[in-house]
Amino acid sequence: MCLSLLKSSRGTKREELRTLRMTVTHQKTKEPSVPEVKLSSQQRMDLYRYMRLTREVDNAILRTYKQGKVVGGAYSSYGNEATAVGSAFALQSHDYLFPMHRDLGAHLVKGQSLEHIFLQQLARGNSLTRGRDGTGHYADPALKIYGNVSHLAAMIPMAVGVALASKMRKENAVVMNYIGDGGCNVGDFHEGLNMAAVMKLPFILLIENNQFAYSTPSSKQSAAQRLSDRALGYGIPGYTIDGTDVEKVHRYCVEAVRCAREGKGPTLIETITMRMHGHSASDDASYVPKRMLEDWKKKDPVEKYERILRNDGVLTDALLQDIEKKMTRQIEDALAHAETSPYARGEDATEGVFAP
Ligand SMILES: Cc1ncc(C[n+]2csc(CCOP(=O)(O)OP(=O)(O)O)c2C)c(N)n1
Repeated sequence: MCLSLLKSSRGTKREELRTLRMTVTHQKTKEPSVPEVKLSSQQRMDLYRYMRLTREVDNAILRTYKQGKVVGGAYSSYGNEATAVGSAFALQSHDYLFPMHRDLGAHLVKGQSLEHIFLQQLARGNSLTRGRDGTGHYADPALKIYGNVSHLAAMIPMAVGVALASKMRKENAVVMNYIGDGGCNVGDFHEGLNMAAVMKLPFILLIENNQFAYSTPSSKQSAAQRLSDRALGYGIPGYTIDGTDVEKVHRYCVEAVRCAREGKGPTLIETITMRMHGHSASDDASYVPKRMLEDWKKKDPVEKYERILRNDGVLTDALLQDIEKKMTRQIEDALAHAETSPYARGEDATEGVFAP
């Protein structure tokens, strides 16, 4: 028994090392460069505000979950903020967003209100899904936000279908879709991306590689060093970039959006980051090596960008205090509104199930 324990602990150590090594390789690989994007101080502050708001809303959701008020699970965006915000920031209002469960930041950039976010988390009758579907699964057609389809990767062919419809309608719109390192190993990924590539659809797929799919490390999901290398098999551009660097994510997405709008077809972008919390609030993530979390903590996307903006003189103590005060008030108001809203009524369960 001792021997088998020893063996399994050795196996775990090897796995940890492999995961750490792969992360380092990802970070060091030089990507083909894309044109610089000149961001104004205002735009940089907007990026920061969205990331910070994501973090604060995330904290509020986790607090509310611990108070037993969230109906269902709570899925944190800790570590994924720069990917979600930097990418959605490259979109226009007529573009389509198909986010996954770590993309609260993309919802916010696309214009989602805090009221709707908390109503959904608390499963109230006046939420976007009227108390139906999971906490993080809500669409808002008015903002062109669709999804989130729970069955991982099933959303990709759907989003590709929307890209096809949009192209046929000559909307000049782009579809931005997200998937995790785990979710991208499902067959739908291949079918969707292949069709988008062959038909040169205005489609962008971001793989948010945050090192774990629930408790499975990236190294046990794919033997490839870079998930973006798959792009070669579809004949489309593919990039692997630092997913903690919001301006870099934005720059590569601006290029992908440009290609999509010009009719050049899809782009695959893998962003490397770390899921800093458990899969959901009920998961203590004890399977994640402590050292990994300590290393990634130094690259926290929100704190990192705050340091950069302070260094550049864009963010000051006074501005930061103002932002924090406004956000706290906004979140408290939206949460209070949700908490005092009625739950969905059982007798309404069959209403609004089908589109008119
Ligand atoms: C086909 C399918 N299998 C399992 C699940 C349950 N599930 C939801 S999210 C998730 C982990 C996804 O990992 P990843 O794609 O890497 O995204 P992450 O949560 O790490 O951001 C699992 C197993 C699901 N929703 N769909």
